[in-house]
Amino acid sequence: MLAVVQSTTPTLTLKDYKSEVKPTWCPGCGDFGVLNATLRSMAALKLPVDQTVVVSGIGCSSRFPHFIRTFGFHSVHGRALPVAQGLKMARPDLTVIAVGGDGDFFSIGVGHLVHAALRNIDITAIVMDNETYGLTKGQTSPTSPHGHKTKSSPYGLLASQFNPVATALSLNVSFVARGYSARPKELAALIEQATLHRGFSFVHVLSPCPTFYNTFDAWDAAVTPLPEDHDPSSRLKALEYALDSEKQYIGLFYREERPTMERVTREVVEPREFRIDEYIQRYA
Ligand SMILES: Cc1ncc(C[n+]2csc(CCOP(=O)(O)OP(=O)(O)O)c2C)c(N)n1
Ligand code: SF4
Ligand SMILES: [Mg+2]
Repeated sequence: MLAVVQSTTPTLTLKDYKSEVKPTWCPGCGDFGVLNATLRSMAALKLPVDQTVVVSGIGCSSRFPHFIRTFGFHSVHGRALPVAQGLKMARPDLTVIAVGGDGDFFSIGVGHLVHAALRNIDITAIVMDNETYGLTKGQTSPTSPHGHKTKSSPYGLLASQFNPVATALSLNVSFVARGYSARPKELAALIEQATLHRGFSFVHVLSPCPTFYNTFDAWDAAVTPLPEDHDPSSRLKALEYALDSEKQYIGLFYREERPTMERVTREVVEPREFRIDEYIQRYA
């Protein structure tokens, strides 16, 4: 079933979703591939630009909304998910996409990931994971590997590595996928499915930072499509693939249809007119 409002205009192409702002990322940044894939998915779904909102936190990856011609909200570090969920609760007619980096989603914002999973509000999260804090010049993030040496960890990172896909699966996120920025066609197909999924969709994207931590060669070697016979209704099997320490599986790990909070709320709470002017008066 479609979870998005589709335009009746048949002529939208990738270019129609590009804003006039040119991306300010370093040459070769993985986020270019993610942007391309997202624009492709929007064009394939013919999303109306005036009924689509891209929300981000803070980081190189969080500059995303500036480069897309939909509505956008460049929020606060770690807060893309609360803003996106609030928006969808208030305006369930909109297509809402939350984007950001590994620091944004798994450091400062990780608590919001837990509650987004529990609420199952119909938004899509695209996390560009470069295993580093790109914007602040290469400090470790939760997805940096154990032993990783940086200016902030001169003796090597002493903490262990966060596993985003295994975490999303254990939180029972209703749609869990992984893509690779160097494979934008496959990634576009995943983002398209995630947008169509009715519920909280989590797309983990391997998106290297060649300036501070170049993982292109390592990921070229490790990225492996999930086996064709993988059954995305099996959370246990999905977890097994997510926990593989050698391979980085890409594809749809898990999908489950279950009620979304913005819908259930409207079934149990009688709708009434909200007067913003009266509300503001309370605090005058
Ligand atoms: C409340 C707050 N704490 C810290 C920062 C500094 N800061 C800005 S971006 C960032 C991390 C960026 O890393 P990530 O989210 O992985 O995005 P990337 O730049 O790698 O795409 C940090 C720590 C901030 N802007 N606000
Ligand atoms: S610092 Fe890294 S993540 Fe940021 S734009 Fe440059 S390559 Fe991309
Ligand atoms: Mg990062």
